[in-house]
Amino acid sequence: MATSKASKVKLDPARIPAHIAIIMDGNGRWAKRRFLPRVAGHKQGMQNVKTITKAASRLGVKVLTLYAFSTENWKRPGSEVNYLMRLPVDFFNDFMPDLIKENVKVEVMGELDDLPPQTRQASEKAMADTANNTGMILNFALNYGGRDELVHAAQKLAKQVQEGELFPDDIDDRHFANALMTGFLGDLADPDLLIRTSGELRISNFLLWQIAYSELVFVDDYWPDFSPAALEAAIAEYQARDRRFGGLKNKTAIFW
Ligand code: V0D
Repeated sequence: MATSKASKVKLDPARIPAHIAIIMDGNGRWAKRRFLPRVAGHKQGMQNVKTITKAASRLGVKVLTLYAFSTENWKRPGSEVNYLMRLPVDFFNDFMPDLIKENVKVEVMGELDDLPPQTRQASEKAMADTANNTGMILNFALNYGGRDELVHAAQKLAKQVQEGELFPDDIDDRHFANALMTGFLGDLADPDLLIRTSGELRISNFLLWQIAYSELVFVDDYWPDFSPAALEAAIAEYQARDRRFGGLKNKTAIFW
């Protein structure tokens, strides 16, 4: 069901999703609707990252993973890619004091080696300057692709086998999860809730392994319009669902 309710909703503070992942779609359409260039949408989208980061942190979310740039986004016009690559620099320049104040820890996952040096340096500085923060983890997926992540995990495990550190039959769920880029998140690696904005009903090569049991919520708002109230509505939708992880949580309640 698509939710874009901005009305006040009641949340159960004991059941706030620990890990929320968001596909921040619709920045270009937001701009087009206002007769603005696409990059104006990206700029507004970055402002909204700040708003939603604060809102999520205050609600008690432990990990917020944001899809900032996919391995497929290089196909966009060069001028747009160049603009996007400056956003981590801008983000760092005007949001770092707030992140420190909010005790938010920044992480960036993806193929960072293929990024322009300034983009990679800004990402690394954001991580370094917030490394001692103990609050919410703000995890950017940057030059990230779900299949690319799986391929790299397979290579990593194959190398461990080749080095004699691991037997093929020992490769299990836990080893695989650990070899992924989200391995550092440990028990929090799998999102409880995945939100996609802008009305598209696809995963688009975002987290693949990790969303096996995630609740999916699709909202019609373009990312720059996705408000803290809309975030709360998405969490309310999550809380209204019955998560079973393939089993039956309340077995005794079913008779036939
Ligand atoms: C544009 C909407 C923050 C989606 C949000 C390089 C697309 C704004 C960052 C960021 C982007 C990344 C790493 C970091 C600090 C900030 C960002 C990109 C795009 C792609 F350490 N917003 N943002 N990165 N957009």
